[in-house]
Amino acid sequence: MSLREFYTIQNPLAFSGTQRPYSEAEVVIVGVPFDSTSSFKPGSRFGPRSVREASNNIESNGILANRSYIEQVKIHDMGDLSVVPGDTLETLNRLSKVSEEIIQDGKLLVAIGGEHTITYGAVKAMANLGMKPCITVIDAHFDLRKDYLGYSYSHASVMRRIIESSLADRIVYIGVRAYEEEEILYAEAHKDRILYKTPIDVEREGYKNITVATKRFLSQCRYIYVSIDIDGIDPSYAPGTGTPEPFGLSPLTVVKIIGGILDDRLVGIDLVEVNPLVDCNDITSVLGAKMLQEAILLYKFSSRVKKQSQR
Ligand SMILES: [Mn+2]
Repeated sequence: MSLREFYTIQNPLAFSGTQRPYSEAEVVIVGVPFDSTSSFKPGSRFGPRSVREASNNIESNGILANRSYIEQVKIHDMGDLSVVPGDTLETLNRLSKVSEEIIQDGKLLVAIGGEHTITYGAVKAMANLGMKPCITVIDAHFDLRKDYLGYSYSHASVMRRIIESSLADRIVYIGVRAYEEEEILYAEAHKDRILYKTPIDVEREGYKNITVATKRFLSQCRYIYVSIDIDGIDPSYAPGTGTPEPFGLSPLTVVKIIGGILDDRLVGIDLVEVNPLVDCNDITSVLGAKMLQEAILLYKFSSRVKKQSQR
């Protein structure tokens, strides 16, 4: 290595600064800067950039996966999806194609949004590959509306589309607390496929029991996808988001639950709805970056998680 290479950072915005070639990588990051259906404050299109920057300016050690470090994981940050502002279906189609290749190559897919609609594209890739997943969602919202103001592929209806298109078998929501009656009725009518826990449930039952209930509900699933909507966490910890809702989860509770449910069935993770335009001192981006790092470290080092190649 020449001094020219040694004294320069080739890609200062690569996630966690640990860029490895795609062929070697066990984890692949893709940014999805799309926020065209945001119903309140737009700006999550700037999430990928902001989360990456934050990831480069925090310590790289794990919290639950303690004494492990993100640079021990072979990560390739492939940059951002070429999204089409205003064209949700084409954007989702592109994400689905890109995700298919990543998953097919046996790598953990990590998508950074962008709005929650992007989950549809990643999950569709799994369904297309015959790997229909079950999804654990951290979210303040169900996103189970039939449509939002007449539009079907809104971030407020993404989980309804996923279920109705039969892209996922089961969904567990943790942190839901903001809904329309229509959504609760839908969730209740589909109890065989939807389990939900509000922050009150989490407080009452404790994170360990929530973890046990989640694992039990997903015990028959072959593949798992985890979607972290940052607004599942209380806005006092995560103000930088487009549709904040009070009375949310604490970051530590979320990390402990994620740590409890991850196992060798994990195929993909996303982090969505981080909006740096309405953030405060980047605390939401920092939290999002740290949660992704923690999930990646748990995936790599947890004894319950075998290597992808053994799947
Ligand atoms: Mn949400």
